[in-house]
Amino acid sequence: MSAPTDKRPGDRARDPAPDAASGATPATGFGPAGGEPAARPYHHPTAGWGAARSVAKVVARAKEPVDATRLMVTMNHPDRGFDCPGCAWPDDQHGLHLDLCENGIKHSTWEMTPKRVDRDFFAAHTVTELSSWADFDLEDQGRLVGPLSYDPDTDRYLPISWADAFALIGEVLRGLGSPDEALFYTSGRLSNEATFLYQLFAREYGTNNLPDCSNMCHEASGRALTASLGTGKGTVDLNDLDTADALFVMGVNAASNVPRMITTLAHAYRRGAQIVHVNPLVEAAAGRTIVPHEFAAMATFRSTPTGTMNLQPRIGGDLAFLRGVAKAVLESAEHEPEAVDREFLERFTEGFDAYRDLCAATPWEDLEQASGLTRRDMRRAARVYTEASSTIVAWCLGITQQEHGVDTVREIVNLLLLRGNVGREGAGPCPIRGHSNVQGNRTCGIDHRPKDAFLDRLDEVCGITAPRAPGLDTVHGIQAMHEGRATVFVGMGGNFVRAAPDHEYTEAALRNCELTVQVSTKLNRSHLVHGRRALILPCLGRTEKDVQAGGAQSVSVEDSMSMVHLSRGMKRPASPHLRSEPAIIAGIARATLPDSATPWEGYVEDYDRIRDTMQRALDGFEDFNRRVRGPHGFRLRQPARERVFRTASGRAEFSLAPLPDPSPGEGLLTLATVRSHDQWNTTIYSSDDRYRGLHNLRTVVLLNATDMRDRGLADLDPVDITSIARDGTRRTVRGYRAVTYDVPRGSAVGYMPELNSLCAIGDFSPQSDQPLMKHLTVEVVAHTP
Ligand SMILES: Nc1nc2c(c(=O)[nH]1)N[C@H]1C(S)=C(S)[C@@H](COP(=O)(O)OP(=O)(O)OC[C@H]3O[C@@H](n4cnc5c(=O)[nH]c(N)nc54)[C@H](O)[C@@H]3O)O[C@H]1N2
Ligand SMILES: Nc1nc2c(c(=O)[nH]1)N[C@H]1C(S)=C(S)[C@@H](COP(=O)(O)OP(=O)(O)OC[C@H]3O[C@@H](n4cnc5c(=O)[nH]c(N)nc54)[C@H](O)[C@@H]3O)O[C@H]1N2
Ligand SMILES: [Mo]
Repeated sequence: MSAPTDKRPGDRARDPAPDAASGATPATGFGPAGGEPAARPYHHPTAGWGAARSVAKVVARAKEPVDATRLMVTMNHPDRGFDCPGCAWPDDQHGLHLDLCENGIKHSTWEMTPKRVDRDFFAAHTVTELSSWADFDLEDQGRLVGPLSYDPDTDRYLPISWADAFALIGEVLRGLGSPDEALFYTSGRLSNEATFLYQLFAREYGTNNLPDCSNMCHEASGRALTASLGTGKGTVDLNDLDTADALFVMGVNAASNVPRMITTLAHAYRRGAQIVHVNPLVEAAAGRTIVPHEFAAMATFRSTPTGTMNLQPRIGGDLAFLRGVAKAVLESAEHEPEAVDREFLERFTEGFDAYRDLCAATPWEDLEQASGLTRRDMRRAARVYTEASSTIVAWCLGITQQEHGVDTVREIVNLLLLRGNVGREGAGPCPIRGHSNVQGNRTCGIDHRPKDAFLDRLDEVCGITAPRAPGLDTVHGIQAMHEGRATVFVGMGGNFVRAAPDHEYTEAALRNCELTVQVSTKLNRSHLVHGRRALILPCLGRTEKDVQAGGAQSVSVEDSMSMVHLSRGMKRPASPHLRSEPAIIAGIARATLPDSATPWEGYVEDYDRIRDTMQRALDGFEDFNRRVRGPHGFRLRQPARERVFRTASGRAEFSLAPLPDPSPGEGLLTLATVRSHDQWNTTIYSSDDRYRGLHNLRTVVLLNATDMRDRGLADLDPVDITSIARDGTRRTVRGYRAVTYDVPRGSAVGYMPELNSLCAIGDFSPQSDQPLMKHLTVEVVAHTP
């Protein structure tokens, strides 16, 4: 089957690779083309027929309505079917088999397309030509069907056998001066089993260079929770969310990015819980939303409220907001002693007195200035908090992709500790993880800073000698490639050149490599921005049957709430030449480490054998093969949930962060990059953002009415956006459209990944090493042609 080469998507006017240096970014957008841009902000059309229509469109595009319908009944099913490859929100445990969402369906059918990008396609298009296509058009060609190798003479990808591909990787890796010259990236969809093999291979080979998407996502949460509570994860489960009196929902666009959380919020509202949304934007979930599985409601447009209070801090203002709430709670405690949980504070925490003094010493004026909220707002939130007998604080990227992300997550914990809201029913911290298995990746060893205890055990169980020196994360890995210190990049999933900051710098870094290897399901820009030698290795997707010598295999994943369960694909693979991720890792390992003591082939024959090793090497995986086959799998032990705090002091530790001043400076704005409703990270399904009222418009910046007026801008006026990096360098995108939106003054919002070109490689948080994707300092001016 040949790709529709007559379609010539490259013909349409577009420029998918914004050239920040020359400022050549056009206003045409990166998604599918068509129609005039339109904006009807302040308008939250609730998910109703809109959602149904949107799903229908994607399912129709996939041309597999039967499979898509079957998919809906098997996805997230407790004892058969595959785990939704979308977000990491847990499955409903009460037999709600149809707890699925518009975006999960879109995401799964995206993988099930009947289109194929085969050898004829690559024969017809050079890499240079493909580089001029939009990201949407690249992925829209369909599934990759066989391994490919870049041929510099013809500037084309040519078919290569699996054996030759593995041999090439082995030869290059064995020839490096040091294993630390190679980077092994993971995007958060890799199964636990593949993850375990991947990190085992990297460490047996000799490096901890395991950058992952977490380095751009929830690294701050992991570090903060470890410092405060001695665990890198949240402590709550769905039962807690069903019993909490108050929920604080911070820095997340739940209706688009964690749609099944809406089910939880609607239940909470109906039983009378308070739901406080803290977000510079009033997102759809802060109002009324359709509960994903309530099809009857969808048909009758019956929406459910999912919020009781809205607070709009300035971008980066959350730490000050949280401290203001804590200050108000502590003020109340002076005349209402029960406002804080004295017994808990004395028995389980460290540093309370110093924290109380810090709050008392911080003037309200400073808190108002830094948060962008009034003291009245902060007192109102404190009232909700003190009146609730149990409280959960949930958060996502609005909190973590900030310079002070770690301090802010620790401040969330400080606030929870004041009322003993950790380690009891209905209470605790709840980071909302992104990719479906990003939490499992860390649990199973993807960590560039592994603990010695983890490595000691890995060495003993697997008979290797893992290196002890810390490895490189995403930002430092890119810098190493740029400077020639790293020369091999292996991407296990993901679309690294688009997801990473500073497109121009990152692209130069990858082009500087000796070898780039991308293990992928679909064509994407990371295949076109490659090293001197380059391979594309196509793999099975989560929806597909994985049959090995030992029969049909299942893999496991861990959700946001530490539940580990099996996932089994049921679709015929997109091509007989695809290999599973464990098989690809084993192939690379065998070619690189001919004398390896690891039974790579045995592991691939039967994934139970990988799990048998994992249960000996990893904490909490005892009896893995049996327990994972239970109806909902099993929950990993969470010591902090039992009030066991594995910190230096053995107690939950208060932090004493200085109050940051997040104001951008005179005439400047703080820009946060976010996702639209119709995208999955670097995959754009359409140029619409339904809940935010934007249509056919991705090259957009949302501004406060006063900021628009100050710049003499009217809606949809073209503007140029220039970021000012810490080192003074400037990056510009041109011809974007400004749209008036309900955001605080001084705050601006636009879309990732287009705007990643504005995020300088050096602008990362010193606390988490995360790029400041929600905290760019920018200047927005009327466009000059
Ligand atoms: N459909 C869909 N689902 C997804 C994804 C997807 O791309 N598409 N991506 C997945 C991944 S990997 C992740 S990590 C998650 C991401 O899920 P989200 O965290 O919802 O991702 P963003 O779209 O980046 O939105 C961040 C939110 O933070 C708010 N925000 C920005 N700055 C601040 C701030 O300073 N303070 C506060 N309080 N809020 C702020 C923005 O207004 C926005 O609502 O979603 C996952 N689920
Ligand atoms: N400016 C800005 N940048 C950001 C963010 C932001 O908010 N703002 N968010 C960051 C965050 S939170 C994250 S998590 C990263 C995401 O970064 P990545 O995880 O690197 O990017 P994705 O877009 O999720 O990856 C999509 C690609 O994965 C491949 N793929 C899909 N399914 C499979 C599979 O089953 N196996 C394999 N091997 N490959 C598969 C497909 O080829 C597809 O093109 O982006 C980060 N970048
Ligand atoms: Mo993420």
